[in-house]
Amino acid sequence: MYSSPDDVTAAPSSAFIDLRSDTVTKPSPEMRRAMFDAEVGDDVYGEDPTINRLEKRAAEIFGSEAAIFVPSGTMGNQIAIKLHTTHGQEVICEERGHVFNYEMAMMAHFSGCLARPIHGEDGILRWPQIERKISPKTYYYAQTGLVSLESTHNMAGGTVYPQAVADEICDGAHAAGLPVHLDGARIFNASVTLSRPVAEITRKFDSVMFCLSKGLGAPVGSLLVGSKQFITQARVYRKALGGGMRQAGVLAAAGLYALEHNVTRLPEDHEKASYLARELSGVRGFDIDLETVQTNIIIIGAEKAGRSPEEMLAALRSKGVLLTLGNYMGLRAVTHLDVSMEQVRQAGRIIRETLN
Ligand code: TLP
Repeated sequence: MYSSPDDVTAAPSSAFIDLRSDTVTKPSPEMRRAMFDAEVGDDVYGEDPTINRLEKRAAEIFGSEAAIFVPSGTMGNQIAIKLHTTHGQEVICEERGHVFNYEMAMMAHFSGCLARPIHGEDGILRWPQIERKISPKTYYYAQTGLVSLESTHNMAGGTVYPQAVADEICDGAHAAGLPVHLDGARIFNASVTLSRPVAEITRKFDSVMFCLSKGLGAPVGSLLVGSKQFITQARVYRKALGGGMRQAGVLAAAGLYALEHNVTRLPEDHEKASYLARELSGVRGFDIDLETVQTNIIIIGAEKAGRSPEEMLAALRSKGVLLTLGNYMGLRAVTHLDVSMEQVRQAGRIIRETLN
């Protein structure tokens, strides 16, 4: 039996300043303590009290009827797409969207749907663009089944849907008989930028997926939030995809801890990203739209940098700084709770010196 938090081993600090993603964070000693203390049961029987608590808490926070804990954001999004569509339909999304580019073509593989990607300025779609892409009700057109939005928009630089824009899309889609799903992997970051609670900014969406394992610092897990009926059906597909977990209360405890302790600190990550973006604008050949740096993600256009992104990543790695690939010919830097402002300053200096 553990008796003191000192017994809980923190992961060794990395030799790198790791700005590849906010997914790289490691659970803090306090989070590990909560995991250690978690009450567990078999969740496939619905008997894990900590999972049940997390699902209830998520539904409360989102002002929604129900929620389901899933192992990953990808699974949450793909279950939502499956439930909102039927085979042979189209899903309208932004062309840099995660559901389209980074989920292994699962909307085709699993749901039998074709993406109808649209370019949005800064990753943000507007209702008139979407309206134009809804298939006419003619028998030889694949019918539109769903609109899927992403906020914050990862590959557009962590941009946030303005409330009025999201509301107009939801109202328009609903009037056209279409559901709207939100890939809200980083919806708490969006909520900080909009200074509004997540329940308010997501109230018109039919389903929302959010991640515990990004800026909130938990090791695993996402939640899919929606109506009671929708979530009941989601349980079937979670099991079918191999996402039925057993004594996963140890993971849910980390999630509950993250929701309680790691939301209010997100503005710090935004400040770090804003500082770093300004620093990196001074790097030769870097193209950063400071307007898009609204949260914790910086997308760097590097077409004119004179070296390939891979070469630049390798050069930075050799100096102890990790970034990752952004869009085509670009890089991405993401701030999070495991990099301090001092490390961000240091990374800024190293990146400038190495690449200038
Ligand atoms: N994003 C990861 C990579 O997959 C790109 C990252 O490092 O940012 N929606 C959005 C908007 C995401 O950014 C991600 C992960 C997901 C969904 C999927 O979540 P996981 O990785 O839990 O399946």
